[in-house]
Amino acid sequence: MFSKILIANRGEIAVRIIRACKEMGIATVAVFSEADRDALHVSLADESVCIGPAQLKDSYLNVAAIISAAEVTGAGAIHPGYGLLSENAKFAALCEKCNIAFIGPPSGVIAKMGDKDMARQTMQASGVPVVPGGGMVDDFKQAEKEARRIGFPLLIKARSGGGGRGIRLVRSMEEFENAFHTASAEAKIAFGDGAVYLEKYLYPAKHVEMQLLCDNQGNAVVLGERECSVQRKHQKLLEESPSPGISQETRMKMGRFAVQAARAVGYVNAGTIEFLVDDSQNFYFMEMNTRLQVEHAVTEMVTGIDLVKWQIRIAAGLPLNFGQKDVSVGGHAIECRINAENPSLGFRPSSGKITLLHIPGGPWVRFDTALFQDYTVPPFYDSLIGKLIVHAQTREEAIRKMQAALCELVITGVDTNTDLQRKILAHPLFRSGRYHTDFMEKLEATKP
Ligand code: MV4
Repeated sequence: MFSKILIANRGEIAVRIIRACKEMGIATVAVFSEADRDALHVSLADESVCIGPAQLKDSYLNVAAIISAAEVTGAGAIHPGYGLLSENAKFAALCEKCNIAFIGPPSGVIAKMGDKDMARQTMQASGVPVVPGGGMVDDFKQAEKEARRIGFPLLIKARSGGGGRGIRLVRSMEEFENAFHTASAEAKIAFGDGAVYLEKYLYPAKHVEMQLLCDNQGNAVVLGERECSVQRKHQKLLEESPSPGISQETRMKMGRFAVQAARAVGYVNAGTIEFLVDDSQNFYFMEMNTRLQVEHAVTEMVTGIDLVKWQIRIAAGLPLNFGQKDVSVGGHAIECRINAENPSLGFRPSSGKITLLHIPGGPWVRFDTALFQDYTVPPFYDSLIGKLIVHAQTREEAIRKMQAALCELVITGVDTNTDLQRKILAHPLFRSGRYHTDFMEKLEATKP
């Protein structure tokens, strides 16, 4: 087992990882930007290293500074958290080269799944159903032909995109030429790769993802699914497990395909396979996320399995000490993402000093955050400031518990989306569990 781990992240996820290390008796190194000197992850870690100015590219994405921080402090492993460098195959490869364990899959697997078109092809070849669509389209003539074959509406997706970045919906051939060129140009700017592919737009459908844990001895388990259809501009807002929209049969089938997919690519560590599920319970592979996800806590609550601790054990070469038959998904968990933003001002990010903080409590209520009284939320980073997670025996009970917890939560000094979360929970379509990926558009159209 590692004796010291460097956490290459900030905010609530850095705190979450430090807690797991502490419980495992592993020393921790925090890295921080000049804007994060007073951040909670810095105070909680055993050691800390300033890695540069506030801007992400100068600090949390500064590969050289992070690797040298690990070398100077003698950290044997780096946990990248989510976002930032977590799916950067070059960074993972550099860790491997420097003899620092990257807590995540091998760099080759990250690269393979990071190419969303290659991921599709790999899955298709191993028998996993994929969204109807086509391969890479290099020029407009070829793209037009593909578009005619697939039909409208369709989505143009960036090869190097993922998580909804670089996606464009096209409803007709009239819109297509313009959309194709702008999508490609935007992808070139955003990812340094203008390559795009086409997919049939599946609607109505639900976004359901399967959580996997795979060790380096060929053992793989699936830890149930998460329903993630409540998204705004491809940013998830609320997640729940189990999904209220899939049958037990579908769940089992998707789980088996997820394990099959992971084995096909030689996957190791925690990973997630995203599927679209239609109203006839047909499901299709969308993409694989080769990292810990923001919403991992939902799975932890229904399975009782600590995903971060298992990520660390797997990276240290330990085998899973339980099998699929030992995994049971119990009760229902919901997560509400608390963002520092103002929904009535076009979701404008909000920063400033936290003047009052009251965190809800009670049984099976969890709040993952890096906030504390008098902390100043800096303006440079992601707007996620907390994750409120509840667990109960039934979905109805979990919804009521979440409503009570949201009522109790007090954060003053920055604007937050807590009222929006309460609107989601109160909406009849959400309550029915029969919502699709367009839920937020429908909610925003229902003016009170
Ligand atoms: C889709 C889709 C429908 N058809 N692809 C969004 C995140 C990224 N992982 C893929 N996403 C989607 N891909 C096909 N072929 C629907 C989504 C999607 C979505 C789309 C519009 C508005 C909200 C959404 C929420 C979840 C998934």
